[in-house]
Amino acid sequence: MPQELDQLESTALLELSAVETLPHLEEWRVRYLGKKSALTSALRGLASLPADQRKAVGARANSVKIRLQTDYEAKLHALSLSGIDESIGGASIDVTLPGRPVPLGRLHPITQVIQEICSVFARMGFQVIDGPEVERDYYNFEALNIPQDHPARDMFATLWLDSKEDRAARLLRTHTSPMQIRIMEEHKPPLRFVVPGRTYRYEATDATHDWMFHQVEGLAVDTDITLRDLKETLFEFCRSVFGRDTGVRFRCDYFPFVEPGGEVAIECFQCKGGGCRLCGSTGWLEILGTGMVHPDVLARCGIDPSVYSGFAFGMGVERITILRYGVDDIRHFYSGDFRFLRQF
Ligand code: 2NL
Repeated sequence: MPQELDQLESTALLELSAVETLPHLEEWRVRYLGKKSALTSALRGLASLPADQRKAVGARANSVKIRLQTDYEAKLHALSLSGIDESIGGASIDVTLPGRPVPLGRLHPITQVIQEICSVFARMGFQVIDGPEVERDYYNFEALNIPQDHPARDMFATLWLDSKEDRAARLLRTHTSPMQIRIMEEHKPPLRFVVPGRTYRYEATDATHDWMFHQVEGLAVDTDITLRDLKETLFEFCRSVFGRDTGVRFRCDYFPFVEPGGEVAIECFQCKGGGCRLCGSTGWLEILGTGMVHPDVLARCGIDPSVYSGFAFGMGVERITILRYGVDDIRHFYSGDFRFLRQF
């Protein structure tokens, strides 16, 4: 019996030294240390041995078991470690590998331009505030001197949320002016505010029109505000954004909510006034609409037009971005095409 145990031990250890994988090692464990192994049945059979043999055989069987178990554990440890080495691709980590680039996010071009416009006005003392995109007929039209059936409503093709016959009808604001009305209702002069935000028009889209676009609208109301303040403020804005030596121009224009109304243009930075495709051969690029706030608009908001006056302006952010960067189609801005967006 002890010779059989010696034989068992040497066979088992020989086989163990040949084991190279974890599954093989498990097979080996079942065979030599498992419940049905020769060793386990030898230990179980001790009771039936004659008393004089029992002690010696028992001691030998135990020492074999301990030896096999110890060597098994050492092998298990060694194979597990080499498995990890293999899975990380070799014996060591290559510290010369370049790091993986972490892609950096960025602001949408329209957001960048809105921030730049607002910061120029903030430097001149304007507060920046936003307002609701769903508006009432009153704030979008009535309060701005555009009553129902007024032909000026045709200037603003509207996305209605309720029947437009209803005087309390809701709509998607066609400009950011309604927020200026809310400001004048709630605050008394002196007022200096700019309102950036989304605006909506019920229009077919093409390279220069989209049904959603952004405006930045401004308003200054105080005693003694004159057309001179309007011109100098907006000329300074144009020179801040487009360069100190940019030529600027004011011309009269019509908007129902201002009197007089006007338009500010800059000298075309592509052809310097000579005439090109960008400026439609005029040499000038229109940047914004403006005017002195109509006295009726002030009065409707509870501001006495015999004491106070004000100027207001509005500009299309997509238009300015298109001009500045030479973008060929307004629809690029909201196409979600990263090849376009990553250029900004
Ligand atoms: C344009 C023209 C303009 C205003 C917006 C305004 C607001 C109030 C009262 C008077 Cl509450 N005016 N805003 C005035 C003139 C022109 O925008 O073409 N924007 C893209």
